[in-house]
Amino acid sequence: MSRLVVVSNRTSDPRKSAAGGLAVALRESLEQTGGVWFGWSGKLSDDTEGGAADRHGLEIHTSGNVTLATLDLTRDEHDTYYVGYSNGVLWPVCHYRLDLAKFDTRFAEGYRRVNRLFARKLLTMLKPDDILWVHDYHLIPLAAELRAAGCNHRIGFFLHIPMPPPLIMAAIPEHEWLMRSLFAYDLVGFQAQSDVTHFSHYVESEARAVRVGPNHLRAFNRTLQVGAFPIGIDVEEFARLARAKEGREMFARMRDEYSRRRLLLGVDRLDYSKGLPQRIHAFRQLLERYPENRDSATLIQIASPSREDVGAYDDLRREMDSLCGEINGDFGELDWMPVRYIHRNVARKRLPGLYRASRVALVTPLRDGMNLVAKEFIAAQDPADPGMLVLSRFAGAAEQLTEALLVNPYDTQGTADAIQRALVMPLDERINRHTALADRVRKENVRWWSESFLKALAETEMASGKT
Ligand code: ADQ
Repeated sequence: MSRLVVVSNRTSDPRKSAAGGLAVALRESLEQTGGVWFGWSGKLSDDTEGGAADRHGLEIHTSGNVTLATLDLTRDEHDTYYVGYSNGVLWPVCHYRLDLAKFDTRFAEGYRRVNRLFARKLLTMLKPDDILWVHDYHLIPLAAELRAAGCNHRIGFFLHIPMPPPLIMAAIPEHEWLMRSLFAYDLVGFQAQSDVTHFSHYVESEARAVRVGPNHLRAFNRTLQVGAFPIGIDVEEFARLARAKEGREMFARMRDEYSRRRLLLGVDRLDYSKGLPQRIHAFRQLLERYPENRDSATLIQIASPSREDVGAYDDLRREMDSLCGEINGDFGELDWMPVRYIHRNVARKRLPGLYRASRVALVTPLRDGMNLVAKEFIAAQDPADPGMLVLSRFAGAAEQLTEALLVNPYDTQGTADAIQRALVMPLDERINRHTALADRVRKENVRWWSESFLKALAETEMASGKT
């Protein structure tokens, strides 16, 4: 079996309990094949004079039979590649926020430089039969840099965020270079069918790509296989957390505290793609249009701090502070506050109990690659009395979770009506919808995702070779 080499902006030790979804998804394949996980260490090296090569030594750790290889970045590389281009250009554009993108050729240069650096360092570690899986928007040109240096391995790429429609992508000055770079991979995976469609339309209209098979596109003298591989969650880990002491205590505490009230829940990073201000407006509309919810419905909104070195996130923080303050000032009573807004991280082990105690989850991003909170909420419910999911049609998850109440988060009134419908939904309808949703979340879990992708990648090589 080929050794798996995973490359992503950040690595994490698959054996640690706080490792996160990607680590859990890849642990088995990494351990079975004695694999390597390569990425940025999260640390900055000294920017001062000296040979660049010296500042970029690889740090190697082993965890069981998995090798973790990381390198530091200089302050300038961090500011251009990570803050400037990845999070200041690609993130906003892929989430349709051209107004927030900061186009600057220095950022593009830094992004290319770091991808070249990753390629150069990674090459020194590769064995002839390795299979490479590259993750996310930070590393789009990595395969092109590897190929330029003579690498002939099978390389797959998975984009965790949305692929925008062609004319939005075309606003990036380097769009052609970025999209051409994707053709250096053997397989490119997206979260949803709509992403595959956007990518196909882009290469057909901008690069005269032709379809040479159901999932194959030919352009730039290369053939590329594309597909939708919706990421899932580790359902068993979630069940384990829910059964553990802290999970049970959290559930019992929330249930007691809100026994007289109905709990609505939002769990997000504080990010402008998540539709948080629109959600607060919709909740306000719920209290105005359906006054029976006053003194009764409480929204707990957890928004963990994120990317505080990017300006747009500061504005959002201020907007949320002010919207939550206003709604509490206008509707709050001595013994009831409509919104509990928490701008802090919440430990992962507390989430299942919190999800299970909630009547309704509000997952209403303006645009989202997938959104795993939606799937976690479903996995945590009591099947005999499940809570209801109100889900944005603009989250990748909406393609799979069709029995949720799907909403347009820009439509404040429509969203408020859907929240009300979720709050008063009869038990049998909740159970019917939940059974279908839970079944899909269980089947299409994170292992199913990584196995489908790796199987498709292995078959790509056998089917097409690389011409
Ligand atoms: P994110 O934008 O980070 O991820 P999401 O999928 O919702 O979005 O969350 C990832 C994980 O973070 C989940 O396990 C969730 O429980 C946790 N999380 C989120 N907010 C939290 C909070 N406030 N406190 C504690 N934990 C929190 C990107 C893409 C998504 C895609 C994922 C995976 O933007 O669209 O689903 O990658 O591919």
